[in-house]
Amino acid sequence: VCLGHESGRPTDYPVKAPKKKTPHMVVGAAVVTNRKGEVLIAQRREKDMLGGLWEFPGGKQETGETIQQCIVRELKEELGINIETCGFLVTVKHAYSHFTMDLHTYFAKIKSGRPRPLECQNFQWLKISDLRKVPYSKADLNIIAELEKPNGLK
Ligand code: 9L3
Ligand code: MG
Repeated sequence: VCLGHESGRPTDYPVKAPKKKTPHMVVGAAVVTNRKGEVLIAQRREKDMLGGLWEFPGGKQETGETIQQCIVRELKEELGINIETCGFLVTVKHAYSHFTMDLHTYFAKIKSGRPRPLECQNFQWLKISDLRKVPYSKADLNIIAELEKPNGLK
């Protein structure tokens, strides 16, 4: 015989891994344009996530700031330029392996300063038709696709 209690015993099915909530990140990026109709792209530092790839500069939104304030702050930190944001371009939703991201992208213009690679390893101005000549992080390819649409560059 096998003794034991029937009531109150644990369930017999194998446990599933607990559902982890994927972290979500809200990021702002700028398509800075100049008078020649070129746009500013920055190369991520080798040691950072997605190191060596090119992107539209920007970064994580911090508590207490709007996305446009976030973009202004990030471009000051990364490239030493004072910008003003103009029209909204696109929000790219992207899933990385360990988190999801909303990448809110605005057009912007330089108010003062010239770009310097302060928190990026390099930067360059490119015509929209030349943007695909360098490698990007995946999310940013969606921004390029928006810019390539007729009347994409405002
Ligand atoms: N990210 C992707 N494309 C962009 C920007 C500005 C950022 N154009 C991604 C890369 C990082 C995350 O967003 O995983 C946060 O950006 P950062 O704070 O490392 O610049
Ligand atoms: Mg950044």
